[in-house]
Amino acid sequence: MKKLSKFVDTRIGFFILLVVLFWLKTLFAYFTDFKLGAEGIFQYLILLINPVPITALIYSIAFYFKRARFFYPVLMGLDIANTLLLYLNIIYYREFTDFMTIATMTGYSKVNQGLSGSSLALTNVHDLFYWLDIVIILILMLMRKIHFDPRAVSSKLAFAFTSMSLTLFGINLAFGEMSRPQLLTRTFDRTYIVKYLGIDAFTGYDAVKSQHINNMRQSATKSELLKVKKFTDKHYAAPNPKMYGIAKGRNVIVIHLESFQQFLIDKKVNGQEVTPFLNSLYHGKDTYAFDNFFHQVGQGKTSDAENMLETSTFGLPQGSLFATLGSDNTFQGAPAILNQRAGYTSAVFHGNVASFWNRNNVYKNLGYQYFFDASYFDTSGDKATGYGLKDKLLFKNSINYLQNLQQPFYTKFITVTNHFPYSLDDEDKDPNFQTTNTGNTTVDNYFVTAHYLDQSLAEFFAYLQKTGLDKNSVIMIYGDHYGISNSENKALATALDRNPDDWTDFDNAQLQRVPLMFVIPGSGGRGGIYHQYGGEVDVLPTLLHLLGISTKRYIQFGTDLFSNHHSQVVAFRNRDFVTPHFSSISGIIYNNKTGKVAKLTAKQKKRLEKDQKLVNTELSLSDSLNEKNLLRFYHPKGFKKVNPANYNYSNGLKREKQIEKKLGNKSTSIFSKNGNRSTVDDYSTDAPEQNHSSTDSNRIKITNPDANNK
Ligand code: GP9
Ligand code: MN
Repeated sequence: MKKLSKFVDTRIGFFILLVVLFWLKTLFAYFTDFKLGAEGIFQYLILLINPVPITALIYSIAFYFKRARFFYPVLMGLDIANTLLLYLNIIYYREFTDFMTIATMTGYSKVNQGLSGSSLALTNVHDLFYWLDIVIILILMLMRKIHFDPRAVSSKLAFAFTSMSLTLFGINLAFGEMSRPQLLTRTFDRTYIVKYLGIDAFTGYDAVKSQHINNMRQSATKSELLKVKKFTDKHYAAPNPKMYGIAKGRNVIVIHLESFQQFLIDKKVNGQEVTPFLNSLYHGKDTYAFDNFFHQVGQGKTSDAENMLETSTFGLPQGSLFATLGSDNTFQGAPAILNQRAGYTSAVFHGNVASFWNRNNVYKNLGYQYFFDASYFDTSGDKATGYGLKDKLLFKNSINYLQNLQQPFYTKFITVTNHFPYSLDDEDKDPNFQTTNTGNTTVDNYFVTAHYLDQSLAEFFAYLQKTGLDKNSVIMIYGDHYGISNSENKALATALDRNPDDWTDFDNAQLQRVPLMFVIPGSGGRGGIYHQYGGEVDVLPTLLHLLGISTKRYIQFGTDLFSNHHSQVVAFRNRDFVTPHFSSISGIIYNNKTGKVAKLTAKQKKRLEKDQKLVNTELSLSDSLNEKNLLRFYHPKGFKKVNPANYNYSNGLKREKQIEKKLGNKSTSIFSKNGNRSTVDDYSTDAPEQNHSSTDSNRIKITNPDANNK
């Protein structure tokens, strides 16, 4: 004891004491207040060590203060500030299941996400633990039980501490990158950065990033907006009168098929269809489907797809637009347009945690009125896989919330089960479905989860038909991006009856096709499979035109797929592109018919150069629009800027019911229209987990996405 107190009486001893205490407090927070979802020894190891280097680095600043009357206050000040940061994050996390960004702290972001009075009610008895050490140390100092050491630490030693902490931090970062490649460039969930690098590093990283964004945004001017507008005005394609308004006034039900590629459609393995239900829709007389429709996502994967579909602007060249800019970006997207132009109520149903891809903030800026995330569903036991609630349960358990929404509604269901690594519990596997035997488990499992997703859709559609909801809805179905990455396409080749040795970059590009279908039941049986080339940015104008809503006034990079003036040059995020005749991949032009490098005529060459220029222009203008937040300067007719402070995603059902009550017999919800009777019993599912009253811990791991899922 004596030895210890002697040690603490030295400056280095006191420094080490504070570092160790802060380390313990952080670990306590990691394991009680936060859910960081560490998995496996390696991740736990990183979690255990990550508070040390950065804390030591920060606290080592005190060593540069030679006089005791500066050293001690500076060190204690740093410790108190650091504890405060940790503690504010804890309280914030209890309310938002997320970490505080610089924007939320400084209130720069208009998102009403700062700590409110109610957050202070979120304090907990064990919170004392976070402050107790500081109180005790201060008392001991006052009682002169801890003595100030007059001997300053030499500058050399101080520097040694700083550089050693920095080196350790570098090792920490390298471990993080090993476990989660592109940790800092992709930034899909703040939780990941905290898990690997700790809160201080996350805050520092966020500060640098937001500074960069702020600079860019502050210097932006209206003339830059005009440049973008000039382009989109010229690029605009007028609607096809034959299609315009054919779904006017209908509900919109968007179904996001996770990682679902077009090759699954009509695909048979071992003589059985992988997705018999989707195939029947695809060929249905009321379905308008596309077979040359490509995803255009970058590193933001799902969130990039969502951004393109909701706003008709591209994702960013790096990282996810949702995660990096989404918290305070100005959007003029589908939920707000539909609400303001045609009185639509909007909602998202998704069985993962709300913070993933920063959805909890972005959806408010998009104007989504409801967000039914994992917290609205029972995800315990075997009801969820890695990314959340299993699809059959998502659809089934959403009805309880869907039926109280006012119609017309714009709703989006984001599925998750068909996500890498495509693992599915045996109880969910169809015993009659025999998958491939390629020797590559990703490929073999992919067909199994796609088959499961197909079954879940069949169940959902049965409900739509039973309740008659299908007749006044347009159901838009799309695949967000590839499921099998390029590195595994050779293994897939055999399943596609292709020779893996002949597989080329051209083939990889062709596999980026994903489904897009508009199912409009009872619309006259004029559906069909359309062959025009298009991509995810084209969806919003197409959908709006089907609903009879003009788009000329908006800044949108895509064009209506049904329009006679639709542009068929499909840009990928890396500036590659495909057209109906050629594919430009890494600067090499392939002939789509032969799959071989094209021999071009001078005219074709010129045409393709023009196409490339178009691709470059639209991508860079879209980037400038979003990075500089230029839409804040743009006020299209009848569009009221979305104020995120007006949105709050708690108590969704209660809010729906209040509106129903207020509207009385004017209420248009499914529930009201059904004579105030629930339609939940109209839904039937064969999901085995339904009635499992499992007490297992939550299986959503918000972690460990794939290593190959680049
Ligand atoms: C998670 C889900 C998956 O909520 O949307 O996102 P992804 O990994 O496909 O980008
Ligand atoms: Mn996805």
